[in-house]
This record gives sequence, C-alpha cells and structure tokens, in this order.
Amino acid sequence: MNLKEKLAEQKEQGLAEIKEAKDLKKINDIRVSLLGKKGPITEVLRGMRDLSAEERPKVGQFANAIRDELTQALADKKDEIEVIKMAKKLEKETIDVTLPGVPVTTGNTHIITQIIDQIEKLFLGMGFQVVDGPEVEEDHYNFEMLNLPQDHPARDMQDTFYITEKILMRTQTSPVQARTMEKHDFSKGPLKMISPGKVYRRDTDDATHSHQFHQVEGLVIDKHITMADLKGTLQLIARTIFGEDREIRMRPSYFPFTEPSAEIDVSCFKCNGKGCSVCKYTGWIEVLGAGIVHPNVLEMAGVDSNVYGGFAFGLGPDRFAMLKYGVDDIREFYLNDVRFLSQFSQKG
Ligand code: 2U9
Repeated sequence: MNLKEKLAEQKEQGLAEIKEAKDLKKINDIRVSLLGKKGPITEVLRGMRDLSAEERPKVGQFANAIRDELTQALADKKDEIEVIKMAKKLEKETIDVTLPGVPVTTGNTHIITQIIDQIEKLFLGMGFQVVDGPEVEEDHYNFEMLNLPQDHPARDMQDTFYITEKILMRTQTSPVQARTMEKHDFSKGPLKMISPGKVYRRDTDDATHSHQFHQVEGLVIDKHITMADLKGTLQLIARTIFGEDREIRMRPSYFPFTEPSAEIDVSCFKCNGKGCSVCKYTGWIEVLGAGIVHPNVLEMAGVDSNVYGGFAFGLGPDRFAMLKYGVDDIREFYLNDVRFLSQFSQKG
C-alpha cells in the first residue's frame, strides 16, 4: 500500500469513527488519536522523507487536505453534539410559569413581642415615651425608691435573685420609671411613659410561674391626675388587647408604691361576662394592677407630692397572651419550639 492509499484508508476509518461518536469526550479522543503527534497522519507525513522530490509535494498536499477534512468533520460533529446536548437541557429545564412559587419561610415575631408591640403602639399614639432600663439593677431603684425599704414585708411578694447584697435582677420594670421620674424636668411638662421588658423572680417554674417573664408598666405624673384618668387608660388597654366590647372593673388592692391601689378585671372575652371556664364562671378575668402613685415614691424621686400626683399600672404580657390564646403553660413561651411559636404568625 503506498502512502496515498494509507492516508485514504485512515481518512475513511476516521470519518466512520467521527460519525459514530456520541459525546465530546469521544470527539476529543478521536482528535488526539487521528491528528495527534503519535497519530497515523503525522506518522505518514513523517514518512515523506523517503519520497522523491516530485512525489513529496503531491502527497503533502493530499495529507494536508485529509487533515483539514478530518478537522472539519470533528468540528461539525462537536457542534452537532453540543446542539443536541443543549436541546435536551432546554427540554428538561422548561419553566412552567403557571406553577405555584416556592414559599419563602420568614418566621414571625414572638407572641409576647406582638402583645408588647400592640401596647407600645397604643401608648405612643397618646404621646407616651417607651423607656428601657437595666435588667441587672440596684436594690435602691428596684425596691427603696418604690417605697419598699429594707426588711419591708412586701419584699417577700417578690422573691429575688441577688447578684450582691445591693445588686439584683430586677423583679419589676418599676425601677425604669423611678430612674426616669428622678431625671424628668417637670417644668417642661408632664411625664408619660411605659416601660416594657423582662423581669426575674426566684420562683420554681411551673405552668403559671417562670423565673423570667415580662411586664409592661406605665406611669403618668402631672397636676390634677385622678382615678378617672387611670380608669380610662386601663379601659383602652383592655379593649386594645381583648376586644372593643370589653368592660373593666376595679377592686381595692394593695401595692407599696400606689395608694389607693386596685386590681383590674376585664369582662370575659370568651363568654361576654355570662360565665365560662375561662373566667371560672365569674364573668371577669383579673388582668392588671394599678393605683395612684404613693406620695413617698414621688418625694423619693424629688417630685413635690403637694403639686404633682400620678397614676401607675402594671401588666403581664405573658398572662395576656395565655388568656387571649388559651395557652395553659407559661413555659411554652420560653422553650423556643417553632411548632408552638409559628402558630402566632401574623401572615394569616
Ligand atoms: C413607679 C410608681 C408606681 C407600677 C404598678 C402594678 C400596680 C401591678 C403587676 C401586675 C401583674 C406586675 O406583671 S405583674 O406581675 N403590677 O399590679 N404595677 S402599679 O407602679 C409604679 C411603678 C413605678 C415609680
């Protein structure tokens, strides 16, 4: 077989292999084996040394033409495979725009935060300030300034986590009010504030007790404040959280920081006051404590109790949430179980 015949045979074999190729790897393998340094075409071209000067250019031309033809065939096949590959990919990736989207999970605000947010919104709308304060507090602000001196029996009502003899975890958010009242410049106008936040008590946790829970306390100090101002404010809270139709009633009570003091019941939102298991068949549910600020508390903060008076109230957002949503164990709020917490999603 002369060189030309050898080349022609390589070409036919190469073209047949290219035709059968199914993927890009195979194409590359064929290219390397046919046209590479160790391939038959290169080998044939190397053998041209032994040809006569007359034959050499003819065989050379022939060999080049075959190399070009094979190169072109490889390129064509490569394009063909790529087109098929793309067509298959497109077929698989067809987008059905009518399919429902994938929902984005966004989580929701904690239910206690939702209750606090609602109360804050109500009071901000009435020109109150929302004030934060330290959770690790001085005995002075947590107790003394609130008319609870050392060894006062009412301190027993609030079992306390002490850090040192004079530093403690606040048992109420009242120290924030005491601090704010002490700093307030009454020549610039009345003090109207609420203080929401975490409080701590040395309780054994059970269904109705948690060593850490929440409070929102409110305080208004001005001239000519009466129980009527207090009652109107409390009624707004009750209606904001428990519904427009709610009524409230006040019963005499005792707190060291207020005199007179009252416990406030809201008409049962479940049975509308007729009597049911939620209100223990009384028609009323206890939700708030409040009163007229004790003169001692005003004086200790440097406020003249002959000129100024005020009202204060306290509520527990945890208790509000338990009542409103029928949660029978306060610990649910603090276990961070998303199955529980996501039930209070506002997304509806
Ligand atoms: C200052 C003066 C008076 C805050 C008040 C209550 C009544 C009250 C409890 C309700 C349920 C706390 O969440 S609870 O456990 N609170 O009943 N709190 S009056 O009185 C103040 C506060 C600050 C300077």
